[in-house]
Amino acid sequence: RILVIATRNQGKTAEIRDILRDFPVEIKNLDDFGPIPEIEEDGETFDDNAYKKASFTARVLGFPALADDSGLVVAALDGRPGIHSARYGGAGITDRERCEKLLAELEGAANRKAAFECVISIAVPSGPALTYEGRCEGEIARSPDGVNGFGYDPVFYYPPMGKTFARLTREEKNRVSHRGKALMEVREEFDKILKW
Ligand code: ITT
Repeated sequence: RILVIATRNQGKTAEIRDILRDFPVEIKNLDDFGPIPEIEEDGETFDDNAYKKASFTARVLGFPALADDSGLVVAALDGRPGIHSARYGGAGITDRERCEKLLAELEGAANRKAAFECVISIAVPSGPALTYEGRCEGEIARSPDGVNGFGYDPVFYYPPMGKTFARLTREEKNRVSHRGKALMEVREEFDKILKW
């Protein structure tokens, strides 16, 4: 059985593969297929976008698809960048530059609270979808630290471990992250999902 992860983000793919690796499915992502139309992420919530990505991919490719829509919600920025996290600061800049932009916007801010949020949607070609959610609270660091992970990991400080996410191993991050928590629920229901 094939499960397509509806993403081209290698960081996400690696984390999802790790968590689902002992299940009897062959995991692919969009890079394993030829060109397919761009998915429009024009929803207003993580839920909307996760569902759009999963259902579109399942329909176009004809396999069950799992999509992750996630982002960083920063209290002092009224929840930004939120659903726009992937393109915060413009489409053409690097993850490192995005982190720098965030630090600049938060310069002098006393409230550094932030949370990563993740919604996972799993859809089959005939239509219906299941939804799972995860959240992880932390703080925006004063400067980037660490090289692991992707995206905002170098500036996301996780107090229970006293480190940024970019200083955790993939296994450590998966145990506590927004994505890890959502996928733990997926794991619990995987038998049901496989029978779909
Ligand atoms: P796909 O839509 O193709 O899956 P994407 O990167 O565009 O890839 P999203 O629209 O869900 O995905 O945007 C999520 C962004 O939020 C991601 O690009 C990162 O900048 C950030 N993000 C999400 N989870 C993260 C994590 O675990 N660590 C660091 N940054 C994360």
